[in-house]
Amino acid sequence: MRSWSVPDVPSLSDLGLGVGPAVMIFDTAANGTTPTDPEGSARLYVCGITPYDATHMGHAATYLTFDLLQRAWRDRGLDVHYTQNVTDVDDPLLERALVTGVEWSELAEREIQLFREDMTALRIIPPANYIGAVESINLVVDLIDRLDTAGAVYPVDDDLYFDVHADDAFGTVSGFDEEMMLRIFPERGGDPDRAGKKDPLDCLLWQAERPNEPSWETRLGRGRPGWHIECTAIALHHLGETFDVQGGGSDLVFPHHEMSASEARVATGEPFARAYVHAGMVGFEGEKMSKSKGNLVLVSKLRADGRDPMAIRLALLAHHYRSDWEWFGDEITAAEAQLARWRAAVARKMAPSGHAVLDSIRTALADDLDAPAALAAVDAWAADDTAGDPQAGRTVRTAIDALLGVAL
Ligand code: 5CA
Ligand code: ZN
Repeated sequence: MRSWSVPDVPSLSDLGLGVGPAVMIFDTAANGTTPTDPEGSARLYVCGITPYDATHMGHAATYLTFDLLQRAWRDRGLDVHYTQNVTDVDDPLLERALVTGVEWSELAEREIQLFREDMTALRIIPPANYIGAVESINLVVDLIDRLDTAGAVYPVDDDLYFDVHADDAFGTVSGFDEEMMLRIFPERGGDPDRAGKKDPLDCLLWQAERPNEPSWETRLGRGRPGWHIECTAIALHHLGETFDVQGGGSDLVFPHHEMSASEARVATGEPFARAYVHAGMVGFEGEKMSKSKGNLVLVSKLRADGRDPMAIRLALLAHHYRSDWEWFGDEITAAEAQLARWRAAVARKMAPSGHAVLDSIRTALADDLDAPAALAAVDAWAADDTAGDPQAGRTVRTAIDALLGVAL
């Protein structure tokens, strides 16, 4: 599937500004911070959209998190291999298509295109491999075969399920106990009560054709993939075994990332990812953002209202990626004022040395992507009218561009 355009990311080391420190990141599975500093190249998988709705600030915050990680890795001198999926066939998309009377594939194409435009406007580095579920059906079928060979697949009616007991390490991504898993599973697409399952937590791998739903002819029969196996298959194929970071919002910790990791372990005998990184949930004035509550704050709407995408980006960066936070409309006004201050500050003929700011931004990002600390360092520099280095404005502008992705 077509990705979106790559923003220009200046190389600070090419400009003689050195390289960044090793990045520390919070790994949900370890319940602590761990270095993510591979040799030479880093491999990243981030769970992409289910394209039934336009990009809201929560989605944008999640993709911005992994954009920062990539910038920090690149500044470290690493090549980044980045894969993201699109869940372009799944129940929520089909349900929305039915309600709105739009063909499911048209709805998906329309929302994917809007997502590309939003990501481009926000200067989010795109995945080199942007891969849809529909175009990955053969990969999914191959992986289900491998799981079957490992004895981890069984039928319920004409559908196929993954036996979570085939994996001794099931539960180690979320660290949830069984009671917690059973409570969350049905809220996030699971079907614990389906008759014929061996364990209520076993997850759907392959869904046989249903009337009036899309399906594909395969050696498993006509049907379509389950959700978790889609990401397992795409990540293993495009990144290989034991890649560096599996990312997404914290709503994906369980069951999605738990199941994907289990499926991969059973199929390959190796860990799925080295670290599982999760962005907090963004709400709106006290509630979870959702279409049904009518409280979605859409990136495209803010853009259409004439908001500067760089101010949207700054407003998102003001929150640490791991915190749950709520969007209040006045944040964009504050971010616009901050952007104007920064633009004026980098345009100064003389300014305090830029090297200390660059160091502060690097240190902040390497410390579990602490964007608020990076913003505070730039704010302090912008407010400081002492001293005089004629190069400082240029150095800080380039550092902000390369590391925070904000073009001034
Ligand atoms: N297609 C699946 C992942 S394979 C999916 O969760 N799609 S999604 O469209 O619902 O979400 C896309 C990404 O945005 C996911 O990483 C999800 O964790 C994240 N996300 C969804 N809602 C929020 C929110 N309110 N705040 C922060 N991130 C969110
Ligand atoms: Zn996923």
